[in-house]
Amino acid sequence: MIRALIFDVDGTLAETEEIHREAFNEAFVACGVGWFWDQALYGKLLRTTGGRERILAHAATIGCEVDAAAIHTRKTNIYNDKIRTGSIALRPGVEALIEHARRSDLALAIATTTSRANVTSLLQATLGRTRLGWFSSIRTGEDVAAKKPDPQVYRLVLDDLGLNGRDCLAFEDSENGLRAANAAGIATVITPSVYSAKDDFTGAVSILPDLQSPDFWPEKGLPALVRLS
Ligand code: XBP
Ligand code: MG
Repeated sequence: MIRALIFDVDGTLAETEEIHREAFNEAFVACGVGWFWDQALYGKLLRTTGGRERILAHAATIGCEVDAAAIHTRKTNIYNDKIRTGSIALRPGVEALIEHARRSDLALAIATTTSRANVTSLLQATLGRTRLGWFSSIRTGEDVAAKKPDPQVYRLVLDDLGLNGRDCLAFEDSENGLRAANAAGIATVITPSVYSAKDDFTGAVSILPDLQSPDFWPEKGLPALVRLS
């Protein structure tokens, strides 16, 4: 019996990676780093989860030393400004599923690699402050020593909820996210995002274009998935 829905953030709740990429590039300019990450390069760099780790991985690849923490702090500020002042939307079906979960007494939680500030501003900009309070557990990359595909962030959420993995359903867009959720024993629905379409989703209970898919729509699909898992 599923008692909680756990959502990844970037790529799953919203298509945010292009905003992250723009924020990285603006931070590189602001910090005097002569880098530019185009979409093709960023697609490869996303294999490394966590923005600071991504900067360090790129620096190691090109043999260059940078203050990754300072650049990442700048990038987080730029990203948050963009989310607060822009017009970011949730992916199709996400808001309706969250409303459905609330009506059905399913707990709601977040398990993400990004930072708490980024999650808060995204949820406030899309769902609003009141519905932000519907999430009983929000765990981020700042809470863990090892980011996805390590399952730590999911295990923290399970501890917060007082539930086992088999009581929950996770929603992810990427292979790294799927590996993390599965390693914590959580059945996972995949909605691939613009950057993760070619990932390996072996082990997912379902792969759907979005949560508005007829196969998933709560009245029909959620009970079927709950029985499945
Ligand atoms: C996706 C990520 C993040 C973002 C950038 O996280 O890997 O690193 O690309 O965010 P999610 P930060 O688990 O939500 O899909 O720069 O804050 O790390
Ligand atoms: Mg993601």
